[in-house]
Amino acid sequence: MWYSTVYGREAMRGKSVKPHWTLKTKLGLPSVFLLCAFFFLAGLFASTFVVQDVYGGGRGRARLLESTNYENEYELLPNGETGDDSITTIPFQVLSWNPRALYFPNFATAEQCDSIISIAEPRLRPSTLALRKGETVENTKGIRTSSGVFISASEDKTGILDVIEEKIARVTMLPRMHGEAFNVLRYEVGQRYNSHYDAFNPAEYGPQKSQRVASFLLYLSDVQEGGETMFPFENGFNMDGSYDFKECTGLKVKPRKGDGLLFYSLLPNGTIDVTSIHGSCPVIKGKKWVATKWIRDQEQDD
Ligand SMILES: O=C(O)CCC(=O)C(=O)O
Repeated sequence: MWYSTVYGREAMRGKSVKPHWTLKTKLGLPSVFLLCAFFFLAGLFASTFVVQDVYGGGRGRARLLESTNYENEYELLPNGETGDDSITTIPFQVLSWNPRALYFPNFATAEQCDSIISIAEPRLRPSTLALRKGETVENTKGIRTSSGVFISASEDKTGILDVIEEKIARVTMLPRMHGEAFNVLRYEVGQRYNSHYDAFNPAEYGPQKSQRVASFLLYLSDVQEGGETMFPFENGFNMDGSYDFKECTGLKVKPRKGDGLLFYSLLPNGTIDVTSIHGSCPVIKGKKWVATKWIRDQEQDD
């Protein structure tokens, strides 16, 4: 098979000729078939690169949710008896140093969130408060108006809470045994949680057997409007004594389904971080679902 043009000689003689394409050899049926097959396979091969590129981001996202192993990219060190023989990458954003707050995009999948909601929903009860000296259920009405339920990882037969709990332990480096059961909360329109501390000040709550060190919130739903987790004293703001605990102000974190928020209630010296005060702004539109894990300085029984 050979292609050529026949205008070379005429052009050299100064004649103006139109290029005229011809085949030196006639193409037989098998040659045409082979040619088509070649172009088909070449196209198919090229398209796999395009498809890989298009889905690259999506696959990366899914892999990150599974704690990606990067042993080909980073040099591994020998691990200790209780360590890992692979490198885990879980992306996060530092939201604030006062309080120490981190945000974990895509910490859980949408399916994991839906499964947790379906376990919690039939068991919801009005949320309760730990009462300070002098407080009663009556005089604290309206402070926390969500519904909730405590669910331990061992109760969840799907194993999803187990996976989430393990992942929380890895990002906090606080052992799983120090975590309370998950408190799964639902906020409907108008429901809120006024600003409060997760740590218990013994001067207000009496002597404590253990203290809450950190809180991890896994947002199980998006919220159309409102429902942000707020830190009104972030970086020392609003701390002149005039702050109204209902007021939704300061650093506001908008819930996004599957994302996680971690903040520390204690400073490195073990005292309560005053800037860790936080609350839930009222939901304005939609519904808010969140699973909270409080992590303590002592092992927990549940
Ligand atoms: O729902 C939120 O965003 C905050 C929840 C909270 O403050 C808590 O459970 O202690």
